[in-house]
Amino acid sequence: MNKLDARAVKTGPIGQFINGRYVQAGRATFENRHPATNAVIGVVHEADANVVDQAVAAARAALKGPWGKTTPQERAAILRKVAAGITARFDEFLAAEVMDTGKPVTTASHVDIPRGAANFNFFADQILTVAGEVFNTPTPDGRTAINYSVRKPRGVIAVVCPWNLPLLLMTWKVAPALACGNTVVVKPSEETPATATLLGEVMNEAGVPPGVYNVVHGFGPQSAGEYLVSHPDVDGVTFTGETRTGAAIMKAAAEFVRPVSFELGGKNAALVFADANMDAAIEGTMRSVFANCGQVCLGTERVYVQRPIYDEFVARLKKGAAGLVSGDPFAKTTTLGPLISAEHKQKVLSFYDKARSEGAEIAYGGGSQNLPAPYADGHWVQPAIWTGLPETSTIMRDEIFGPCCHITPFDDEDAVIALANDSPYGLATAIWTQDVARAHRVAAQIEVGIAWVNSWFLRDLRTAFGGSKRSGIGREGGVHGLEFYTDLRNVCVLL
Ligand code: NAD
Ligand code: 6OD
Repeated sequence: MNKLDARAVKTGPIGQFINGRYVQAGRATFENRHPATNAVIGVVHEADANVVDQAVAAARAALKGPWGKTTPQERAAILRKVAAGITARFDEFLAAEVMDTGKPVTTASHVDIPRGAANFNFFADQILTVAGEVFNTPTPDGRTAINYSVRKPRGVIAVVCPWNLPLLLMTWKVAPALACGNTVVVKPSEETPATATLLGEVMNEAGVPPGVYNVVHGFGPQSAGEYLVSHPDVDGVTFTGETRTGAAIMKAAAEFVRPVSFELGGKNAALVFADANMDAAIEGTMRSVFANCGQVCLGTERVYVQRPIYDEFVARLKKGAAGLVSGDPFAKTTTLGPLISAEHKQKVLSFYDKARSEGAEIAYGGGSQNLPAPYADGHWVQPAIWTGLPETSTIMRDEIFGPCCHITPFDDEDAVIALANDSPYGLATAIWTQDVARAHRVAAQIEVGIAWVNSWFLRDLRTAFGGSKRSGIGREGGVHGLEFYTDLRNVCVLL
């Protein structure tokens, strides 16, 4: 039996996870396909409004049960068991993630699954260090009042997730939510239902009480996603996905005045100065453009290179792109996976067509990619590197979310800062320079939530993570997520 058959046999129909149990409930089933082959690997039950209601009710009830009485120390201990449970079942999570996404096993084993476990360990530690504020307040009659803060769980949190880093991005929200004492209803992407479902078993094994972690499957509009974010008994919505989906969710959340925390799209720039370490800049830009087949929100789609090194940079990035290897996601030699779906492939290829019609010079690739069986029907595209387009072109304005970038030469620092900032998005940037003063000066002026200097996707989970402009609302990570995951109250005691 090959790996694909083994996976198909093991999963069976994927159901909802409600109140600590798997429930084959919902409106109908939809197919789950492996992006590398387009083969059906299972079916998934789509939650209807009634099923979403059950999940939210379970989450609401769990707030009043033993979970509501846990101390941060007890929750931290449970979260560490969840992390250990993911690590103990590493290979199962790995196979599930690779089958759902088609991403190379080397990526999933170094990034997705370890970070899934690390998120729980990190927030287990973090919740134990949360401090409050205290003020001594003199009163007009000569006495003193003490004001101090109390943080309470916000309640039932809806966690709506994308498909590009399914376990990583879902646990990045679920771990702080649970650490703060909330309960969650997770809506994974319809493209990647498996790891969120598998995590239910780990939650049970770790002693997470029933109803604390729930999962409902389905699509966005008029399906599980919309039913969840519109549900009146949800107290907050944390979402990662496209900016326009964020706008729809914000409208739904507005109805009952619920807070939102959004990590949205990007059109990120890399700035490569002539004094950069060329080897490091090429290595970092190869990752920021092509990792996960370009399906990383923090990825670079606009590369600006200072003129003295422009030709060399383009030539070396082309050479790097030509060295990417597509094929069996489970092979350690594969470095470029497929796109997530036929629909997304169509979208990316339409941008490839647009680049041609807008007059781009094609430095490398830029077409579909045909692989032999069993990958012939997978969602493969070539990498693409373009030059020569104006800043006003669609390719320079819109998020593509594929393995592609445009490279533009620049002459001076102020001009490239203006170019980088000329975007409605403001998620991340990568600055490549060996001039320390320039690094700080430029980083401070780029309008993004995250600026990397001589690195990319180097994460410290204590730092604020999120997007500026249309790339997000709020910050998570470290103490910053406390603003969303807790309700901050003040107690005033007149002595
Ligand atoms: P998407 O917005 O299409 O879908 C995300 C999730 O929202 C899915 O679970 C989907 O079913 C659900 N959804 C869709 N419409 C909905 C609605 N009306 N109500 C409720 N739920 C709804 O995004 P995607 O295609 O899965 O992911 C790719 C996008 O995510 C890219 O734009 C990328 O930049 C962004 N992203 C951002 C970050 C970040 O940290 N800023 C991280 C990862 C991905
Ligand atoms: O590293 C993280 O915490 C994070 N949220 C990464 C997002 C990647 C986007 O595709």
